[in-house]
This record gives sequence, C-alpha cells and structure tokens, in this order.
Amino acid sequence: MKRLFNDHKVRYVQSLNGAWKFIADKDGVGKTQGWQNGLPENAETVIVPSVWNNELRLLNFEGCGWYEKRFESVGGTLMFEFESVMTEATVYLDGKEIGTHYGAFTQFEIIVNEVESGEHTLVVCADSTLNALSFPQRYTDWFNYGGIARDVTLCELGGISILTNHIAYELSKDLKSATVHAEMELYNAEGNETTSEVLVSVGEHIIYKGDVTLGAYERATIKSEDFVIENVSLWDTESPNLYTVVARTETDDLIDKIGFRLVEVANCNILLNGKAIEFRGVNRHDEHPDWGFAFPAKLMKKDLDLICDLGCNSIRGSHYPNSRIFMDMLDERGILFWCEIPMWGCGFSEESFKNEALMERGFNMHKEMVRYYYNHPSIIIWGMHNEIATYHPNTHPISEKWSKFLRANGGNRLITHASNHPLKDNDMDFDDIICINIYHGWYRYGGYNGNLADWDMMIKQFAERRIENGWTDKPVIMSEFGAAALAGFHSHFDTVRWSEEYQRDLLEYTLELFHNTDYMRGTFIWQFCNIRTSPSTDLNRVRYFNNKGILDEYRNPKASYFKVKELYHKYANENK
Ligand code: ADA
Repeated sequence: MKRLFNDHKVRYVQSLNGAWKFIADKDGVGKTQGWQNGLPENAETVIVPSVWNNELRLLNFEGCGWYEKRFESVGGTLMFEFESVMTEATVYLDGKEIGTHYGAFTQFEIIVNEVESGEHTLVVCADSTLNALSFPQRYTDWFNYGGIARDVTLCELGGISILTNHIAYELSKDLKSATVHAEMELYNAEGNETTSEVLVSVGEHIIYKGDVTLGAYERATIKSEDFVIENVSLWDTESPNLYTVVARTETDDLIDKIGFRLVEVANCNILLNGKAIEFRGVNRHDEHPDWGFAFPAKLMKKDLDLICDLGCNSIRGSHYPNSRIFMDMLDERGILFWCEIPMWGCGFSEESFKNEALMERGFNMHKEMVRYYYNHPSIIIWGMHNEIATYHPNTHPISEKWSKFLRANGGNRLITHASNHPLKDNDMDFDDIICINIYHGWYRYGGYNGNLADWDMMIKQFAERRIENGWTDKPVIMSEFGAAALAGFHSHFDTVRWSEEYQRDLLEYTLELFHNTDYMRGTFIWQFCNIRTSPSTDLNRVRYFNNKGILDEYRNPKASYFKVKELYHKYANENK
C-alpha cells in the first residue's frame, strides 16, 4: 500500500509485496555462486516489505541480503518501483543486471524494455554496509537496518507513460487565485515514435491538454502553460483542503493530491497563508523495534493520533524522507513536515566534504527527495543536513549549492539545516529559518556546564550573534533539545538524571523558555519515542536505545508526555 489513495486507474500495476525468497550473504559469495539468477534451495521465505534485523539470527547483520521474487507478466516495457531498499540496491531480471540505486529512503524505478511474456525472476541484492561513501556514515545514532523496507510495485507500461507530474503554482497576493502549471516527465514505452494526447486536471479544472510525440523509448520533460484557478480553497493546519490531480495519456495515468498554501518568513515570523505560526513539534524516526524502518501504515496512524493528542502541529522527519503514505496522512490531517536527507553530521569528518563522490551522493539524494515529494503540501521545510561541521569552511560550498538547488527546484518551502554549534556556524546565511540543536541540561559543551542555567547564556549569546550577522528577520527554531529517561525509573529528587521526572522537568523548563524567547518561533522536541541505536558505534546508548523519547519505543507514555501535552495545548490556544 504505497499511497492512501489509488494513484493509477488506467495503468496496470501489480504489487510485488508479499512472500520473497531470502538469504543473508554472510560470506559475500552471492555473486560468484550465481544468486543473481535465482536463490539456492536453502533460501527462506520472508515477507516484503521488511528489514532483516528483526530476525533473531540477524539482529546485527550488516552486509548483502539477497531477495528473489517470481512473477508473471504480459511482458513489453516493465517498470519496477522500489520505495526503499536499504541502502544500495542491485537489481537483476532473469539473471541480467537491470539497475542499481544508492540511498535507503527515496524511491527509484527501473525500466526494462522488450521483456518476453511469461514467468520471470526478479532478484535484488540489498547491501546495508556503511562505509566512507555511505549516507549516513558509520558513526550514527540510529540502527542501520537492511532490507527491502517499503513497497515494490511492477508497472506494465505502454505508449506514452507518465513518470512524475509536479504541479507548481503561485498564489495571488490576496491568496484567492492560483496560477498553476504542470511539469511532467514522460516516457515512450514503445520501440517506435508515438504520439498521444496528454491531459492534466486539478480538481475540476483541465489545466493542460495537448499532443506529445516522443521517439522510441525516449524520456522528456514537458511543461504546460500557466492556467489560473480562481477561488482556491487553501490548505492549512485547520482546513487541509486537497485537490486531486489527474494526469492522463491515451494509455497511462498518474493520480496525486496537492494543496494550495503559501509559506514565507517575514520580520522573524513564519507565515502560513499570511498567518504567523509557531511550531509545536516533535522529532520522529519512522522506526519501531519490531518493524525497523519497514513501518506499517497502521502504526503510522497510531503515531499520528498520539502526535495530535500531544497538540503538535508539526513533525521533523529526522533524519530522512519518510514514506509517501505517511506524507499522504500528513497532507490529509494538516500536519506540517520537515523533510531532510540522512546526512547525520557527527559521522562526517571535516575532510569528507571535499570528497566529490560522497557529496554527489548527497546532492543526488536532494534531487530524489524533490522529485518524489514535490507535491505534498505538508512538507514546508527542506532540511539540507543535520549537525555537520558548519563551523568549518569545507561545508560552505555544499550548503551553498544545495540551498540554491532546493530554492530553485523545491517549490514553495523554507530551507534550513540543523546546527549544533549556533555560535560559530558559518552557513546560516543560506537558511530561511535558523534551527538549533542543543542539549543543555543533558550534555556538556565547551564553555557550558551541562546545567539548565546554560540556556540563558546561550539565548543571550545567540541574540547578539543574530544582530551582528543581520539575521534578525530570520525566525529561530529549537530543532532538538531534551533528555533521556528510562521508562519506569522514578526519583523524588528532581536532579536525578535518567528519571522520568528529570526529563519532564527539563522539557517543561525549556519549552516555556523557548516559547517566551522573543526571536524563537517553535520547538521540535527530541524525540517522539525511543529508538533503537547501533551497538557498533561508540555512542554507548543505554540498552542500545536512544532513550530521549517522551514515549518508550512501544509508544507507552513517560511522565513528560503529559507535561508536553499540557504545554502544547496551552500554546495552541494562545495562538488562536
Ligand atoms: C543529535 C542528533 C540526533 C540524536 C541526538 C541525541 O542532536 O541530531 O539524531 O543523536 O543528538 O540524542 O544526542
């Protein structure tokens, strides 16, 4: 179930989810043993989507997992859509390599022409290895799961087919009308020149109708003329009005949803459709100990019910793009989302930013993020990276290039990066909003003692820095802060770390402080729930979990949950 609605009514699609053959290639022999042609008899049956690190024997296995699926098709031009393979995928059809892809959290598709009708064998080698060229790098604070973590779909294409359809728009000053155009990536799935009528509608409006001719197996991007839609119903957190977008050719279709909204910053405010908003957010990993990153839609709904119960209006998708169906749920509920790539800073050395192959991978991840997520109205922030060494000159060209790309191609969104050294960060000029990750009261930093009182000093120091740098129009967000608590551990003394009371009191103190700081416009608590981390890094997380969740990993509330709920509801009422 890739989307919350049918994204095709014409195209023939076959879900390849379900039973696959699987073998963990612990000795790295798969290729030489010819597993690309089909897996050996001793392969077991697993259910896809899934990750293998929930299997008892494979809890800590990092490396190649081989998957095999047999399917039948009428043949012709086939497109295989993978929503998430962790992390490097090599795909074979009937023993022949048909494509590779790097990056765990964005969709990719592989098109194969002139496939014969009948039964076929699809083999995927999923390599979860972290190394010098990986995103994230080896040192990271989440568990490096391996597997085919999201849906696999087979599409039988014919004639002119639609790969993507971005609807770009500009709202009039009074926000009453929208000037829209479509930008479509089309593909001719035939071995000869083909012409087709192409039609795009937004709600009841046909915004484009024209003929397109493409050569054999040609790919092209076409952009429609501007079309004005009057009296648009805006999308916002109270009334998340959505419009259905249908793109049609004579043989194919692609259905999506959009919402019209304007997000801007002015005078240190974040404006949604002209109205100032304050983020009441949580950082959330799309992770559960029993499912890993193959997070079931049913649990997404439960997480969102909890997040709404808390009084949140926003989520930071730390630290990677979440699944399309989760974005659909946010679009429907009017929850704002911050979408970023898995560039988890501390793991990246200062020299790594000079590594062109590595940085190209990151850039490509941004391109893919924009390609697949462009239409979702809930995404109002693109995050370039998290806690990288932005105090060092090596990151400057990266932030410059990526922010330019996102600004030019990413639709109406705010650009940012999360900084854990706000007083010496050199890349904040590229941001629309300044985002700070600091854990006073939990970690010790140079010049600070690790006490709650450190906050006052930091807030004063940053107030001066924003004036010195001319950033006074840029709103500041606390994008991470918090403390760990072991669920069920209580103390009479409010100074006892790891207790539920310490976490609750720290969050109460910090939320109130940030809410009352004149230049701050919101908070993303670290974090929604505990997450599994890796035993192989030297983070030494207790139980190998990051325990800073305000819920435990099974979504049971800690004491802080109720405090956050009280405060976020209070702030929501003040903002009405
Ligand atoms: C960082 C990081 C998070 C998490 C957090 C923590 O700010 O961005 O992913 O690791 O620290 O818990 O220390």
